[in-house]
Amino acid sequence: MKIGIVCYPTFGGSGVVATELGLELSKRGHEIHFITYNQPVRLELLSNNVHYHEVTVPEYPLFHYQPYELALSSKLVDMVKLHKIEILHVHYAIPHAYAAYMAQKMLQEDGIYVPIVTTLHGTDITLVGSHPFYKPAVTFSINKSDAVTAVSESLKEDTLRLFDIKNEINVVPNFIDLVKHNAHKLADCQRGMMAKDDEKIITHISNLRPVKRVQDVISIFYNIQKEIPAKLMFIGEGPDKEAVELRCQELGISDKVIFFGKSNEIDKILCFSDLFLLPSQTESFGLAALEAMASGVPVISSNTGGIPEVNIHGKSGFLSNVGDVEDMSKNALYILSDEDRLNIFKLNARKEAMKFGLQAIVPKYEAIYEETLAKSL
Ligand code: GMT
Repeated sequence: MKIGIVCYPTFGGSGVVATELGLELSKRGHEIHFITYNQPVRLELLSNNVHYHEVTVPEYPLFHYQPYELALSSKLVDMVKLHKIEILHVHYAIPHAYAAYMAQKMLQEDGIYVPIVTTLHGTDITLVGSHPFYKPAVTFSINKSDAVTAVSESLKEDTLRLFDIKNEINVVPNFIDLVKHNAHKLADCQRGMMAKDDEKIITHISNLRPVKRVQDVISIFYNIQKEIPAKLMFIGEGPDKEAVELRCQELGISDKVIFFGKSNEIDKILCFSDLFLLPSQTESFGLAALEAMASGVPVISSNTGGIPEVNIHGKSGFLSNVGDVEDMSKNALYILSDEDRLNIFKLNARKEAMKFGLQAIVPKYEAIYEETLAKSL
């Protein structure tokens, strides 16, 4: 199949999922065209069946806001015609599903029908999409998509609760490359570079936005390091970073916290981690938790959104109410304070992650493409 993938090219989970999906589909013989405003961060190698087409928005002084959706729609029309793209898979409803629908309508004028598969990722529904400013357009684009998927049962329920949806929503969970996330563990995991032998390594990865509750990460780590020697690896960039750095100074733990910034090599960092913290306010799935689990790292998380579908309480980690840092700290110490127990949780984390292996999940998308194409003929 010739598949056009529209996504955000940044470090956000939706862009990561879209990129990993495109790469895996290309290995399965499909021709993939990424269409977005920058080369996706996890898309390192282009090949004869992985292409990237940049959407550019020319600046014009009249525009207060540059019309990205318009440029994207036009680019989609051009690319579908030029490369004979058969199906468009758009990740994150805003504005991708809307722009794709406009492209579909324009192409119909030329007798071409390109079906659209829309994947809902989370904040496009829960935080941003349901805002009255966007809601009519988001509802419209979901209902006009030829197929709709959501990354968890929880996100499907949220979508049906928040919007007037006439379309069926298929749940296709996020997936993970289980081989990649074990490689460093087995081969060149350089734990000694990060911590002393007796120190436990705690990790957090996110875009440091308010929804991630990064101050809770610091509070939990503060409680952990009072009881056992520990280091915190903080990966990601975002608006709350400065406040986090300041709080570490105030608490006198700056020497125990390592800030990595954005990283494309999280599997290398996760290989030496003992525990992952994800105390988010809301999380449609929690891809970062799955990445940790695939590397054999247990997860202390909040019990919100789709996280309970990934992190299994008492097995791969523990879940607590949002904001309950005392419970999260207690659970973290329970796991970390006994080496045998820690090892059981590590094994269980990897075992739970195996339910989301890419070999099992990617064919679900292929089946949806085939069904959608067949219906549109
Ligand atoms: O908010 C983020 O962390 C990024 C966001 C995105 O738009 O990329 O992530 C969402 O999609 C991920 C991939 O499907 C999910 O794993 C995240 O849970 C989801 N984030 C939220 O729901 C807050």
